[in-house]
Amino acid sequence: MSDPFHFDLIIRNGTVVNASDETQCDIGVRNGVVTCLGKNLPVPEGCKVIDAEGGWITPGGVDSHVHIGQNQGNAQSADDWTTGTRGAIAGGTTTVVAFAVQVRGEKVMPAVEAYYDLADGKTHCDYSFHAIISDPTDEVVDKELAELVKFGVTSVKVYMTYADMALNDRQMLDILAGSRRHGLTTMVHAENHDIIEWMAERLLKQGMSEPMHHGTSRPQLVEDEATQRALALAEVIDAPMLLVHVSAKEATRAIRKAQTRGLPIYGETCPHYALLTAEKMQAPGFLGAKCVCSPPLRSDPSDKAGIWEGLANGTFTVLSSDHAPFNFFDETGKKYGLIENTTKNPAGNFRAIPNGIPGINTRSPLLWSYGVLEGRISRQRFVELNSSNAAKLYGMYPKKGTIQPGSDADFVIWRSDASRKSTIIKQENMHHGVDYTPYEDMEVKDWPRLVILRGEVVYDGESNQIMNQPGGGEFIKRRLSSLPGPRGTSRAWINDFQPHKI
Ligand code: DUC
Ligand code: ZN
Ligand code: ZN
Repeated sequence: MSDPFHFDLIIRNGTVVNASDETQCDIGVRNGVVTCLGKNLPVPEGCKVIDAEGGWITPGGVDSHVHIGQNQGNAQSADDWTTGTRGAIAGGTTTVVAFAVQVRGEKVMPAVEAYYDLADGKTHCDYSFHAIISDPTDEVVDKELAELVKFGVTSVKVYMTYADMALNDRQMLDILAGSRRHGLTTMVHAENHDIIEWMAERLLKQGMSEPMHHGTSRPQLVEDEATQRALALAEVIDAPMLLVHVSAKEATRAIRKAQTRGLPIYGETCPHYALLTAEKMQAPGFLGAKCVCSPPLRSDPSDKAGIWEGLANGTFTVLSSDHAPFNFFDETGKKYGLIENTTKNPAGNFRAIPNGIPGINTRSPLLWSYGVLEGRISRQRFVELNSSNAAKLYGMYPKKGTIQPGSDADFVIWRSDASRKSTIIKQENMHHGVDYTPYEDMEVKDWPRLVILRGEVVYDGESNQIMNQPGGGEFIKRRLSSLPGPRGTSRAWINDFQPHKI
């Protein structure tokens, strides 16, 4: 029998924080996997020992919504798989789930394989994909969803806006029904496409073309209406659904209401909706383009409060970065708002600005600092939002998202309350490839001291050094969600229609 104490790594002198509880104990690791939690573990010859110095040890972060190597029209992603995942580990994220886009008229699986080829052998952390479905043909719904599951891609994202991707309600029902049948989770970008288009055209005609009017064209009710509609569509099918990047309080409350009714509805928000406001888009000249994202940042302080309420009370299942990196200072990214400027306004044309803001490098430290260290959420809730719920929802638990025997040895070591060090966020210290951070000059009360991926130190926060090479990350073949799915056959349906029979 193999020796259960044959560790090659022991982490000592820390408190292990899981979603359920926290314990002062050592962590024994062998071959990149946790094999034992216990006090005073024996140190075999040749075993490496890391002193956590009394700090908190949380599971490696799982950022389940990032855009890497994904261009938007002519605009080019400023992160490839090496720079994007370098940013991830430098912020305590050891697993990312990015997107592979089905172009209309094309098949899904070849798109996933093409994105896989971009990432394979180039990443600093572990990774997987969601498939974006822009053309839900019968072939896609009946066959390709099953192929995705076989490949280990067990979630799809659909859009209710963006001309080249938006699905109508009937197509949404098709995808929800197919996903239910094959066991996938459907992620939904909920904004009302026609209201946005109608308003944007009129704003431009009136000369209101500056970056801030991106926000004017997408008021909250655009998100509220689409969220309510998506919830209704999911209820018809009794299908699990995650509303992505929720930006404001009304949509948060609609999700809460559906959850209270027992529907398998999940919610995601992002640090920018919890911490930034629409003022960022009002920066002089074209500077506001840095913070053009969809849904837009909101101006009413009660929205930020509503987002924090949802983070604390369990409405939000995950906090993701929605990292969508487009350079500001060269011609490849945000400047398309100036290049494709049909309005002749020196502050550009908001419609031509690629949507998205960077966040992969800062997500966990912001949540740890503004959430835990400022007393808004518990450490357990941090672990749920930062790691474990994403791992469960996307079929990676307990390999990822927890520190227990059998799980991957992915850890973030934070400093103890007595020794923590505040940091001012500066672009020059970021490891992502994009040329700015929307959090420039914001203070965080701590930063990961050490980040460990499958037993290997991959980031040293004291020196801000990346310690592994591209190719250190592995593709994760995901299983189905382990969070509650369709409610089964015993419930009362909306009428005689029984979705499990389709
Ligand atoms: N919104 C999206 O839906 N995707 C990328 C970035 C953004 O702002
Ligand atoms: Zn989206
Ligand atoms: Zn996104």
